Amino acid sequence: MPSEGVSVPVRNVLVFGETGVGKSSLINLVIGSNSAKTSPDADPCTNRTLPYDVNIRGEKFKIWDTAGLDEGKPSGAKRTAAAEKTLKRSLRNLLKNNDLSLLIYCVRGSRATRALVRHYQTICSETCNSTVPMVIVVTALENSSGDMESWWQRNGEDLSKHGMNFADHACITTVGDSSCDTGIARQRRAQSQEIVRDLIFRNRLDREGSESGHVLPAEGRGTVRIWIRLRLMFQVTTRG
Ligand SMILES: Nc1nc2c(ncn2[C@@H]2O[C@H](COP(=O)(O)OP(=O)(O)OP(=O)(O)O)[C@@H](O)[C@H]2O)c(=O)[nH]1
Ligand SMILES: [Mg+2]
Repeated sequence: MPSEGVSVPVRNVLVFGETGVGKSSLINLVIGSNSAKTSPDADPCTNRTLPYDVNIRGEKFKIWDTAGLDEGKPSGAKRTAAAEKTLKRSLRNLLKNNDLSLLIYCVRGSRATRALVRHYQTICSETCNSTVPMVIVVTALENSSGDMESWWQRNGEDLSKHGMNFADHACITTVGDSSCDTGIARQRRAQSQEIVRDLIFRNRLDREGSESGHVLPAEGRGTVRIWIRLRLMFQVTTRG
């Protein structure tokens, strides 16, 4: 426990992904309330970058909700460009101040890989000079056969083949808290809350040098940057 007068660091976590995949629902799950606005409509719900405070295992986190990226529909091109611009601006601000601890790529279990790659690359192009880890959270697995984690066994390798590599992953559902939900959905939701909180805690970039999370020694950072650049170059050359 920090002594009185010592400021406790707040770790920023930015959630990004396509419109409607469940980013705001994911944040509500993590913070344990319905503070972030969600919507079942096809139209985008969140259109600004907004912070939500949460304590995980005694540490303070600020989880940033962001405007959804597009699904590649030409009709929404203008809105898409605005959402991407807003997201990039928020990301740059956090990176500029060395203030970002974790990136969460939120995807829906059923979505196509092509859009996933595009959004992944959008963010990688902004973060290639940084050491911030990126993890993936897969939502809407409340009815998946087997346990939720089996989604990763079926699809994790495919993501990697498409050039998307993550420091860690979580397979979850954010639904299951209404009275008409089945016991299994409620159980999976409760399990999901623990899974995501653990994921955030385990993968937070720790600039203070505490025991857990991704602690990067000063001399290691250059190597990581070079590795990320090489990874990006490889992706760009294999895209066409
Ligand atoms: N079945 C199911 N539905 C979900 C899940 N997570 C979110 N949803 C639903 O998907 C819809 C969109 O969820 P949001 O959390 O608003 O999605 P978002 O990514 O924040 O959307 P934008 O703000 O528009 O980008 C809502 O109706 C949610 O209830 C999930 O795990 N399972
Ligand atoms: Mg939202």
